Amino acid sequence: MSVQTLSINFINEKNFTKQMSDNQEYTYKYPRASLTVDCVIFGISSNNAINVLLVQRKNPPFQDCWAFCGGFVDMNETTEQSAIRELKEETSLCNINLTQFHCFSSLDRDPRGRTITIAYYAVVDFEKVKDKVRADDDAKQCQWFNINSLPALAFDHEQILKKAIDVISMTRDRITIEKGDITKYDYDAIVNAANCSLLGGGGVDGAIHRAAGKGLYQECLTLNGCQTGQAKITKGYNLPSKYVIHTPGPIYRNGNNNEDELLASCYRNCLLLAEQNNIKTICFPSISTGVYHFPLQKASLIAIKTIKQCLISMPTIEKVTMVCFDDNTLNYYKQALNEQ
Ligand code: AR6
Repeated sequence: MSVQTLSINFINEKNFTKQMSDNQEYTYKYPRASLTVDCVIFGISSNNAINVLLVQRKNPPFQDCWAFCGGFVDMNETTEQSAIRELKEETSLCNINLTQFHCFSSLDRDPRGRTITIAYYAVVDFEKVKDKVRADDDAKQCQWFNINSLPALAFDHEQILKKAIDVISMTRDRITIEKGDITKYDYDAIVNAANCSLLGGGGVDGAIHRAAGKGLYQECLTLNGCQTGQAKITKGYNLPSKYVIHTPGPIYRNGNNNEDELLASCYRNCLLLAEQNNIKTICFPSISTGVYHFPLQKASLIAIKTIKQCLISMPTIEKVTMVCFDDNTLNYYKQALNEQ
């Protein structure tokens, strides 16, 4: 079907009224949405920290708020060209490989009126670009923020960020939540919710040591323990998994003792060790939510958020599974996977 026929069908079908002016231009009486682009730029540091590039808006709406760099698409450019132009104008970054990942079209997403945005992302080497950014055009400032200390974002940019993380980390393919006994998993590595002595205990720690046998205990004796939030790796011995990664989670007191960050660092450090040891499949128990009394809902949100963020910069890790021992735990982690 020719392009011409297609467009005529479309016009008839929608019952659009068409007027042809003298200079052969079509005009429609129906209002149309505006189109914008947004650029989510992740800068990955050599220590795997994730930084996000934001601009402070010079003009209303959301004046002085932080947002992704972006703007209206001009009539003479594609959305790709527009994204490249906006990135250059507002942050001075060029030669960045942008990938289109989603279209955001909530009716109320922009107080100026109906505006649809096409979002792009890029993952760049932070050390190479960190000093190259400079605000210009309608950006008051332009700055890198660690992903864990972002300011409030303008428009629906929180949602755009979440979607970008999901798309880049390929959450749907790489993170699963299952009910089961972690000692039965024949993944490359299982994680042990250990204590700082690394010499065994109750809960999942006890189950792992029992299933792995004496060899594990003997190797653990050589490790000199491990600090809360850190991680150490051993072989799996009689377990189906090749490795065990041991991490002591925080004991939850009142939430004012850095418990959240320590729990996040457990997941981060286990995944870093996994990556360094060429581990492709890894499963976690629900760290700290047993004997250490970390509130389950909060722990599940921290775990999923941290895993998703880590996967952005760890393409070699193919599969991460949260192995939940009971239905209650399972439900919280499933909910967290949907929400985070
Ligand atoms: N597979 C998967 N999950 C399990 C298993 C299993 N086989 N067994 C228990 N769980 P906890 P924590 C779940 O208490 O809170 C130890 O004594 C359990 O239902 O094992 O980090 C250590 O030596 C819960 O959901 O770990 C430390 O001293 C989750 O695993 C201390 O406990 C974690 O519960 C660590 O406490």
